[in-house]
Amino acid sequence: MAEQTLVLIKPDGLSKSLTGNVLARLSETKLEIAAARIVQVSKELAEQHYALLKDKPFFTDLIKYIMGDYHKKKVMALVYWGDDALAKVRKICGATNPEEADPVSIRGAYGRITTKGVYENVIHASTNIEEAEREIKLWFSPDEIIMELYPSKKVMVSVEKRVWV
Ligand code: DAT
Ligand code: MG
Repeated sequence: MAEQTLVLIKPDGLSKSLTGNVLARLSETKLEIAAARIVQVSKELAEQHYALLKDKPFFTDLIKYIMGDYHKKKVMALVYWGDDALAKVRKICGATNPEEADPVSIRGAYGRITTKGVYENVIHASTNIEEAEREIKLWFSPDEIIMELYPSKKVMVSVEKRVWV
C-alpha cells in the first residue's frame, strides 16, 4: 500500500556533511520524495514533534539536540512516498540506539551516543501511519508537498510575507 512518512536529517547529520550519504541510502528504497525543506527548528516545533516523549528523562536534551544546540541549527525535512514507505525507511535507518543499530544502517554507520547520553542518531523516521500524518502536517503545509496526501482546503488569508526586493 502506498503511504507517506516524515524523514528528518537531524542537526548532527547536517553538521557532519552526511546529507548526501543519507539521501543516497534512502534512494535505495526507490520511494519518491514528495517534499523537502531546510528548517531552523523552534522550541515549539521541537516540543510538538516529540510531544509523546515529554515525560522521558532525556526530553530536555532531545529538544536541544533537534533544535541544533549541539550542532548547526538546521534540519532537513522530507516526505517519502510509496509502497510500504514506513517500514522501508525505518529499516534503512536502523534501531533507535545507534550502538545497537545494524552497522550497515544509517544510525549504525553514522550515529553515536555522547558522553552525556544523548542519542545522536542522525535521522528521524515516522513510526506508524498515524504518527506520520501528525508529523507531516506539523512540518509541511499542503502547498509544500507535490501531491495531495491528505485532504486540504483553500482559504483566503492576509499575512505579512517576505518577498524579493
Ligand atoms: P525513534 O526515533 O527510533 O522512533 P523514539 O521515537 O522512541 O525512537 O525516540 C525519539 C528519539 O529520542 C530517538 O531517535 C532518540 C531519542 N531517544 C530515545 N530513547 C532514548 C534514550 N533511552 N536515551 C536517549 N535518547 C533517546
Ligand atoms: Mg519515534
